[in-house]
Amino acid sequence: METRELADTSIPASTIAGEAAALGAPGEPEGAPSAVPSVSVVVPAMNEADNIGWVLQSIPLWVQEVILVDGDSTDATIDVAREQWPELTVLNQQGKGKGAALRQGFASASCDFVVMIDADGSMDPGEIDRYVAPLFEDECDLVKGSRWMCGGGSEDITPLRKLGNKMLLGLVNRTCKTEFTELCYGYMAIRRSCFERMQLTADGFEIETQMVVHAVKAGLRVGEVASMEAPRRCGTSNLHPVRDGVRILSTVASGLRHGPCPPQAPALPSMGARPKATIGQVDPLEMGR
Ligand SMILES: Nc1nc2c(ncn2[C@@H]2O[C@H](COP(=O)(O)OP(=O)(O)OP(=O)(O)O)[C@@H](O)[C@H]2O)c(=O)[nH]1
Ligand SMILES: [Mg+2]
Repeated sequence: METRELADTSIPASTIAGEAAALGAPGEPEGAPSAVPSVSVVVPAMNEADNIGWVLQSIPLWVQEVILVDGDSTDATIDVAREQWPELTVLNQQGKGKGAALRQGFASASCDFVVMIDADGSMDPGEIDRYVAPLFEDECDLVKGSRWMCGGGSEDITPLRKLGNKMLLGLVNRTCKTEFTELCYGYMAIRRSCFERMQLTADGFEIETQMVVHAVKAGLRVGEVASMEAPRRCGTSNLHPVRDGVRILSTVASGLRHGPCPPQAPALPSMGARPKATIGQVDPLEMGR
C-alpha cells in the first residue's frame, strides 16, 4: 500500500474552544460572531441512564445544540440527560436501530457542524474539538475517528470485531482507493450541508460504514483523527458481531455497486492534537489495547 506522510494540519483545540466560547453557554447563541461555525452533537441512546450523565457533563460548553435520540428507553435515560443538559432536545425515535436514530438526529440538527457520539461513555466528548477542527479549517467535510492511528486505541474491541473491522476496512480501501485506518467506529463530525449528498438510508449499526462509503462516493473530503475508545461505562452492548457484520458487508457491497469512487483529494489529512501519523504503516490488528 502506498504510504503517505501526512501533514499535521491541525489548529490548536484552544482556538475552537476559545472562539466558540464567545458564543456563550448552550442555548444562548445570541451575539455570536457569524464567522464562527456552530456545533450540534447528536447522541443515540437506548437505556443508557447509567452512562448518559457522564457523557453530557463532558461535552464542552461551547457546543450550541445537543440532541438525544431516544430508542424507547425503559430506564431514566431522558431524565438523567435533561438534568445534565437542560437545553437538551429529546427526540423519540421513529424507526428502529442506531442508524435510524442518527438519521433522525441529523435531520433535526441546526448547526453548521454535526458531531455524532455514543451515549455509553466509550467515546470521550473531550475529543470533540479535535473532530471539529478540520471542518473549521475547511480541510474536510467529514472527519472520522480512528482507533488505529498513532495516538488512538481501544480498550473495548474484541478479537472478533477487530478481525471483522480489518476485513471490511481492506475491502473499502481497495475498492474506494482510500487509505483509511478505521471503518466501523461511530465517532464522527460532518459538515451539515453535506448530508444531502450522502443519501443515508441505513437503520442499524451499518450506518457508520454507509456514511464513509457514501461520503467518498459523493466526492466529499474525508479525514481521520486519532481517538481513544474506552469500554462502555455500564451495561451491555446492543451490537451482534455476526448479524451486524453481515449488514455492514451488504452496505459496503451496495454502496460500491453504483459506479467507481472518485479519487480522494491528494492529502488525506491527519488532524488533531495527536502526533503526526503515517497512514499505510498501521496494521489495525496490531494496534489498540
Ligand atoms: N436511539 C437508539 N440508540 C441506540 C440503538 N441501538 C444502540 N443505540 C445506541 O448507540 C450507541 C452504540 O451502541 P452500543 O450498544 O454501545 O454498541 P457498541 O458501541 O458497538 O457496543 P459496545 O462496544 O459493547 O459498547 C449507544 O449509545 C446505544 O445506546 C437504537 O436502536 N436506538
Ligand atoms: Mg458502545
